[in-house]
Amino acid sequence: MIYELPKLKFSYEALEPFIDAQTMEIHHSKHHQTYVNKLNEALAKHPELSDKTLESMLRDLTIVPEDIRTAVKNHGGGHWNHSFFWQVIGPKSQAPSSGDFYSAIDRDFGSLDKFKEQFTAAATAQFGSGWTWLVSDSSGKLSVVSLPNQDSPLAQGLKPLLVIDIWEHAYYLKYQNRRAEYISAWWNVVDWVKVQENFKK
Ligand code: MN3
Repeated sequence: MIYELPKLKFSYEALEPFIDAQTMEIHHSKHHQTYVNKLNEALAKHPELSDKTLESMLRDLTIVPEDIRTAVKNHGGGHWNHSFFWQVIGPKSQAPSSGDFYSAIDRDFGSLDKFKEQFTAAATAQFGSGWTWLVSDSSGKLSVVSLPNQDSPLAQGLKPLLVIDIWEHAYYLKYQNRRAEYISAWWNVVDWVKVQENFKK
């Protein structure tokens, strides 16, 4: 199995002015491509893994031979996380005001605004590189979790619904050290239709 960089469903310019075209191009064509390349390099050492999906390996890294386990965690996680991230952002979308997802947010956070506050606070406060996720557990309860580096929520048995990349490479060209400004702008590019699809899966 050779992994490939997925095509974006929008152009690099499509998220302006919230996320600039140059950041998108470097993030997708350089950063994400590097994760793909290094994942492929690692897996080339173990052709016997070719029948395993990336998801199954990230769910249970003990099925990955020890000599490439860290590489699969970091670069496989990087490939999976970015592929997911590109799916949950887009040029225009309206936040839900009814429906099952909306009800679950209301039940578990109090309101959509309270969810956004909690998610924003977690993303802003996260130390160093990582991702902040909206996830659903096996009972369907929604929560916000911050994970470092390229760690995967799949490893904790969680189902991801939404994520923000808070590595500096996701925002530094436009926002420099102003992570809070990036997060606030990013809410404008959340693809709520996709988030609700993830919820229903
Ligand atoms: Mn990134």
